[in-house]
Amino acid sequence: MGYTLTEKIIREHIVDGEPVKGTEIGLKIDQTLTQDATGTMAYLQFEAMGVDQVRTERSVAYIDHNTLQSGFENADDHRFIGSIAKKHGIWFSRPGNGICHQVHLERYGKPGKTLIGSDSHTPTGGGIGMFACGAGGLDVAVAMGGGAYYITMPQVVKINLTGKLNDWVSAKDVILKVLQILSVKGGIGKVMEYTGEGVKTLSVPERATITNMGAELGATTSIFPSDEITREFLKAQGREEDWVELKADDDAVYDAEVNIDLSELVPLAACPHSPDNVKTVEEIGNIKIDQVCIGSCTNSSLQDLLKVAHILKGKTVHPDVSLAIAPGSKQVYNMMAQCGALSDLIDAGARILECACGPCIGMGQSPNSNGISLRTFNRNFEGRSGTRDGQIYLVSPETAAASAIAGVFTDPRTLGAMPPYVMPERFYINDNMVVPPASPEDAKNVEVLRGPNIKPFPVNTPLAESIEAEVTLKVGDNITTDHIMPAGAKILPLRSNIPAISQHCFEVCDETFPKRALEAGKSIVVGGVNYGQGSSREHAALAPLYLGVKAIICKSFARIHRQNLINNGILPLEFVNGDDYEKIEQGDKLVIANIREVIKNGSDIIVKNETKGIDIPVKCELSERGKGMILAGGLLNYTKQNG
Ligand code: MIC
Ligand code: SF4
Repeated sequence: MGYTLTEKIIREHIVDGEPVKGTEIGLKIDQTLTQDATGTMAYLQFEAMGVDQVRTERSVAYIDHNTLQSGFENADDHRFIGSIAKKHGIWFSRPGNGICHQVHLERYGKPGKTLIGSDSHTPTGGGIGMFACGAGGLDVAVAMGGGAYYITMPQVVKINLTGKLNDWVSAKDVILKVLQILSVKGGIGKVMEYTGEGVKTLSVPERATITNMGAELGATTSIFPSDEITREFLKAQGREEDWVELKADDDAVYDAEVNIDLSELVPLAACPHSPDNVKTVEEIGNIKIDQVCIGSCTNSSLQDLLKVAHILKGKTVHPDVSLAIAPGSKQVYNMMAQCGALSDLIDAGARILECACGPCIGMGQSPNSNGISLRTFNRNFEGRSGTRDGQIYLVSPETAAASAIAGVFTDPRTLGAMPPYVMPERFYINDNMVVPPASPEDAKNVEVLRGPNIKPFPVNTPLAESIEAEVTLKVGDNITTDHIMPAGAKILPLRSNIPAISQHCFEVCDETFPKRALEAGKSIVVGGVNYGQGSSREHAALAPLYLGVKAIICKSFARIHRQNLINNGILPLEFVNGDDYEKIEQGDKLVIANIREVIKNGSDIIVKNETKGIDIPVKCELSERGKGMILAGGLLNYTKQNG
C-alpha cells in the first residue's frame, strides 16, 4: 500500500510516536517563521528556554503585521525582534520587505521540508510541497530550540482537481468552492492534499492561494505535489537547486475524496461574516460597494497584481469606491514598477499601500459605517476590518478589480475577453532587506533592545486539585480568535503587553468581560462548536490566562487554539453531549472536583453545575505529554520539570 505525500513527509520527520491516525506525533522541524504580532512573545519564550542559537535549518523573523506606527510600541517591537534575531541565528526580514508567507514562498521555502510559523496561514508553503503548519508562538520557540512539534497524525483528504480554470475564474474561486463544500470546520484533524490532472494547470502562486486559505477550513495544513511547475518557479527565483520531485504514490490510500472540476467553477464570494458563507458573484447581483482591498498573503503575488493592472489599465476607480492595493512583497512591488504595471494601478486611482498585511488585520483602511468592502483576503470575521458593522466579502483579484471600476459587485466574466498578461521568466531578486544573523562568536556582543511596552508574559500555576468557578461568559458557535482577542490598529500595538491587551479580551462579544473576569478571580468560559477558529495568536490564551480563566467548556475546538490553551495550562473541556451546552448559563457556579486526579488517570470528568444542581459529563482527550502540560500549568513549566 502506497503513501500519500503527507504521509511521506511525516514519515521522514517523525521523531516521537508512530504514524497512526488520531494519535499524537512529534515532528522534526526544518524551518520556522514568525511575524511581529506574535513574534515578541515567541522570542520572549525562546529566551526563557535559554538556548543560544536556533537549531533549525532556517528561521526567519518577519515584520509585516504591526507596521502602522502611531506610537513607539510597534517600532520598539521591531527593534526588539531585529536584535534578538541577530543574537540567536535568525534571519530578519525588515519592515517593507513583505508579508511573511509571500516572502517565505519566494525566497526560503523548500519542497519536502517541514515549516511551522506563528501565524495560521503558514500552510501557504504547501504551494511548493512543504508540510507547513500554523502554530502558537511557544511551539515555534520550542522548534527553534530543536524540539519537536506535536500534532495529531492527520487524516488525509484527496482533493482531486480535473479540468482547467476558465478565463476570469482563479485560484481564489477554487478554495472558496472547497470552503463551500467542507465549511470552516470541515478540515479539522485533516490535511488537504491536492492531486489530479488539474494540478498541472495551476502556477505556484495559485497553488499557494489555495493552501493559504486552507487555514479557513481548520485543516492541519494543505499541500500540493512538487512538480515541473514547482521547479520552474524555484528556477525563476534563482533556486532551482532547492527543487525535489514529490508526489503521492499511485496506490496511496486517502481517508476521503473531494472532486472539483476546475472548468465548472465560476467567480465566487464569501459573504459576511464567514469564509464558508459562499455564493456565486452572479447570485449576489450588482449591489453597490464602497471599498475594494487587494492584497494579503492570499492574493498579493505578481501574477495576481499583473491581472489587476491589466483590468485597471486606462480606467478610473468608480467615484464611490476606495481601492487600496498592497503588494505582497518588495519583489512583487519592484517588478510591478519595473514593468510599468504599477503605473496602471496608480493611474486608475488605486491607493498603494506598503507591502504588509495592512487592512487584512485592521491596520488601517477600515471601511465606512455599514460599508460594503470587497477584499481578496482570507477572513471576513465580524469586526476584523476595524468597522463593527462593515460588510466584508472575500473575492478573487479579478472580481475585486472589475467591481472597483464598476462601483457595484461585478462578475468579471461580463468584461469580455480577459486581457493577456505575461509572467516573467525570472523574478527580480534582491534580498537586501533580509538581515543575516550574527556569527555565533559575535552574537555574544549583540545587545537585545527592549522597549518599555514589552512586559513579561504570564506563566500559569500547576493545575489545582479542584476547580470551583463562575461562568463569566457564554458564547455561541464558531467563535474566532478575533472575538477572543481582537486585533486592529488600536489593539495590536499591545501584543507585547499582556496586562494591557487583556483589557480588550472578548470585547466584541461583551465589553464588560475583562473587568468581571478579574473581579471573579477565577472563571470558566463556555462556547459552542469550533471554538477558537482562525488565527494562531497565543494572546487568545494568554489574555484569558491573565484574567483568571481556568477552563473552556465547549462543543469542539479549533486545532491551533486548543494547543495554545494546553500550552498555557488552560483546561480544554468538551461536552460529551453537545445538548448539555443548554444546561449552563452565564453566571452559573461550576465545580470540577478532583480534576488533577481525574486528568492523571484519564477518568471521566463531571462538571457539577451547582447553581442548577445538575451534573454534566465532559471530556478532555490528552496525550501523556498533553496531560503533563495541563498538570504542570503549561509547556514552559512542563519543560522545566522534564529537563
Ligand atoms: C490573522 O490573519 O488573523 C493573523 C493576524 O495573521 C494571525 C496572527 C496574529 O494574530 O498575530 C494568524 O493568522 O495567525
Ligand atoms: Fe497578514 Fe492577513 Fe495573512 Fe494574517 S491573513 S498573515 S493578517 S495578510
